[in-house]
Amino acid sequence: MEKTFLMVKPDGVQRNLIGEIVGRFENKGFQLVGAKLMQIPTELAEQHYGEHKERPFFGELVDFITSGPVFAMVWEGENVISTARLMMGATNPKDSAPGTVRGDFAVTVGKNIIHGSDSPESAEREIGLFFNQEELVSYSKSSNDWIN
Ligand code: DAT
Ligand code: MG
Repeated sequence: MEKTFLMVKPDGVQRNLIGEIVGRFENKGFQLVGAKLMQIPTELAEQHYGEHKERPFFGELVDFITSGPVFAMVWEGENVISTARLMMGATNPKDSAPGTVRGDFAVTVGKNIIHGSDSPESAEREIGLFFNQEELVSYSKSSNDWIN
């Protein structure tokens, strides 16, 4: 089954949105297979956002993502990578549709509440950066029969 890496950023944690965000993905029908509250070390933040190293906002991005605890998660489900991106909304909240996480809770691109992998390759890379294999749980729920 497809897996993706999602993370409630420091602004989402401070604004008490962990439960709201977890609830949206649970209600959708996806399954949580790993989660932890953590403080991201600078080196991990730089690796995670490596593709943006040359961008002018890279320093601010690393400072922001390490500014407080984040809630890192792995979710599983059919097409979970692309569907989670839709549920997050556009990167810049000024363009995020209402009903999406960013559209409902964020105003500015620098504080946009949630991260989600953008492709199967990034999902695999990001899950590997944040989680050990033993931290991911494989289990089945009877409700899955009513979803898939
Ligand atoms: P996403 O988080 O939607 O995958 P991204 O990978 O292009 O977006 O950028 C990573 C994060 O960097 C994004 O969530 C917020 C920040 N960011 C992106 N573009 C920015 C910009 N023009 N100015 C400031 N921060 C930006
Ligand atoms: Mg991205």
